[in-house]
Amino acid sequence: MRYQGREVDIEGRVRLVMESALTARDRVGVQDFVLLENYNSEAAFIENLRRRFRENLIYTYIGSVLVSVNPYKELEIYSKQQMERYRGVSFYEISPHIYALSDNTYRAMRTERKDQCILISGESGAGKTEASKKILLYYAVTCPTNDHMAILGDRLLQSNPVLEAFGNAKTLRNDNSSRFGKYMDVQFDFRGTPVGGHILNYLLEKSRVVHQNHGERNFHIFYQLLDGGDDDLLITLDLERNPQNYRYLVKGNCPRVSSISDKNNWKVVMKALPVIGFTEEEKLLNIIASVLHLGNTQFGEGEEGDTYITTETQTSNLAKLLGVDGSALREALTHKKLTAKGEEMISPLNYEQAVSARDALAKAVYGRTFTWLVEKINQSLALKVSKDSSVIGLLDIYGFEVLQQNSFEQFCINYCNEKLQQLFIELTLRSEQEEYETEGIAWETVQYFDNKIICDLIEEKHKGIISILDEECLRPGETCDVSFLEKLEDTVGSHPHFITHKLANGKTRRVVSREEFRLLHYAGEVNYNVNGFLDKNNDLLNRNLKEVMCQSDNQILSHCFRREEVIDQKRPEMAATQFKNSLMKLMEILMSKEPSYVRCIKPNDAKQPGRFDEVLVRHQVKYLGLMENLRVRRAGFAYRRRFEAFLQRYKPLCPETWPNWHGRLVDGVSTLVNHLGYKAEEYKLGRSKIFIRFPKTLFTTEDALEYKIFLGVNVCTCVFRCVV
Ligand code: AOV
Ligand code: MG
Repeated sequence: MRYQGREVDIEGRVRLVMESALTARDRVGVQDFVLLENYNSEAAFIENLRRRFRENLIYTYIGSVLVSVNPYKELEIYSKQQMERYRGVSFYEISPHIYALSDNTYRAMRTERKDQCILISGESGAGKTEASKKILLYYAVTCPTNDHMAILGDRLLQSNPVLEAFGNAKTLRNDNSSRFGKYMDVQFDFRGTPVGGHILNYLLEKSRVVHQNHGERNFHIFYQLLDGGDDDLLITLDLERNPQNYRYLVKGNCPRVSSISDKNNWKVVMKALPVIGFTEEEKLLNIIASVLHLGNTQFGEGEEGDTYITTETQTSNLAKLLGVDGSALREALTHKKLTAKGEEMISPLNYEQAVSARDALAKAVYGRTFTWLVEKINQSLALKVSKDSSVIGLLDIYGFEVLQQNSFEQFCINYCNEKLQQLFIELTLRSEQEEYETEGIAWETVQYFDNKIICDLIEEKHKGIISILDEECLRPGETCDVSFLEKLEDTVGSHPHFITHKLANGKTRRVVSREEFRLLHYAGEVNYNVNGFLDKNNDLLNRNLKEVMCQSDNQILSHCFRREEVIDQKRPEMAATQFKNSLMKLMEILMSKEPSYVRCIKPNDAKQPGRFDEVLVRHQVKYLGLMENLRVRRAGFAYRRRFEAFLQRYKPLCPETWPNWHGRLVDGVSTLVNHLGYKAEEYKLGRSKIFIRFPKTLFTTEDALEYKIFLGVNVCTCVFRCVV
């Protein structure tokens, strides 16, 4: 008889089949970490990831969690044929894939009629946004649709390039880094057809509009316009093609990015805008151009400490683009309106104040236009009011970030990641425990690091860092970033996750400078420089600038700057508190849905294919809590499967269950495992699932199945438990 081209006798064949199964496992690792022999070993975990990465197998499960390693190259695994392979197929039957997770979530939504959400996490550049795009594409291509709904599918997909153009930028970590958080609901009707959608956006990193670190860029849209806009358009907007001519674009000294074609992306965005029902293109372009002109607005200092604009012609064009009165704009950029004892007074700004008023205006114009854009997309996706619909939510938020200099933005981003980690811990533990209870199997406690303590340090009322920051912003008198730091030291100085340069014995710590505080996050230690914290949290725009803007005849801007805001003297919530509250709401949304998880890992910092930096990966495995996740999942049992799925797969191995079992499912499984010689300590039968304690038991059964298939299922049974 021949096996893989070799002439062998029956014993030899048994050995070869088993050897080939074993070598394959050796080479490509296990596709579910719960099947690792040594599940407590971090080294074994990483080795398994490495083997699979080497074979371009970037996806691996931990039970129902999908771990994904960024390949940094295009893999041929996302075609329509691949989508078809995963459609309607049980989660574990074929190799792990983002499509398997998407399909499983979709089916769970349909069969259980429960809203779902997919939480994608991982550090900056780990592949979250790419994963979310693949999920969306999977639904757009595979879900049933009709002509009307095809338009919606298009809108869902086309909203991406637009939002990325305005909300993403090149950073040192990622050439296409999301600088805002995004939660998107896709709504399906009772037939499973996508019928609507809604996006929630979180805290855009507005400071990037006016400043970029070395090697980084401003938001993509500016470069796209300059590179892709035709000559006539640039003349109308009074723009030159070279980004180096714009002060808001030169700070990072990085006008071009080799992996990005601004020209092509411009075309993509311009094509996408009408698809998402956009008709105000001209007004939007005026706004983008006006931000660049604002950046080039320069000031001179008068003899009395007052300020005047030195770039007059530019300011006239700027006023035209903003649709506002030129002299009112000039005055508002150089003066401040104050109300004292009921009387209005105008006082000149000094040079620094004028520069920061200008920058505040640029940030406000850009930030509010971004929010308006999201509203516009939401109008075009329009959620349907229907009792019979369900949603799948997709969360793609900026990843945990540690830069050389970390500021207010990193503080918010990392806080957000803490919250997500907390949710992950709560939900995975809870669901695991619940499953054991439903199945009537005893739960074994697992030790894990609960990051609630860090979340509390940041967000607790009155005592948390955000509250202290707010108080410092509101406190009358001379407050500054340093006084905020002092207040932090007084209030949370003894917290185990908070450190400043001061040591308890009065000496100084070297690793933290006098302007910094360090937080010991679940994902690692981060030093935050307090410079700019108060200003960014205040996020104030002078009242007279608001007055000018709300009179704009550009309807986007008059929508963004409302008259009521000028009349209403009540102070709006500070930036960090607003962010905190929106995160609380997000957590509620997520808690009300059935979650699935994608945990993304970045294999190297060089953004290169084929490089697996073990130290970097180990760090992420640690802070993503993957080992703990695995331990929870393995608490007692390596593997579980519903009775019908288990029976369906392994029934050829037992003459009594093959070809069909007609009795109760639990009896069928019992007959099957008895026949296979499972010992009592190897497994447990729950109410609807079989739980198998050791991976080896499952491997033996899998190998037996493979051999059986090789022999042909009609061949009589043989001894299965002899090999491995
Ligand atoms: P992120 O969303 O996790 O970072 P991205 O999804 O933007 O990271 O991925 C970064 C880059 O890695 C992409 O631009 C691709 O070049 C590459 N990449 C990621 N996933 C894949 C994949 N499955 N196949 C091929 N290339 C991939 V951030 O937004 O910065 O947190 O805040
Ligand atoms: Mg992203």
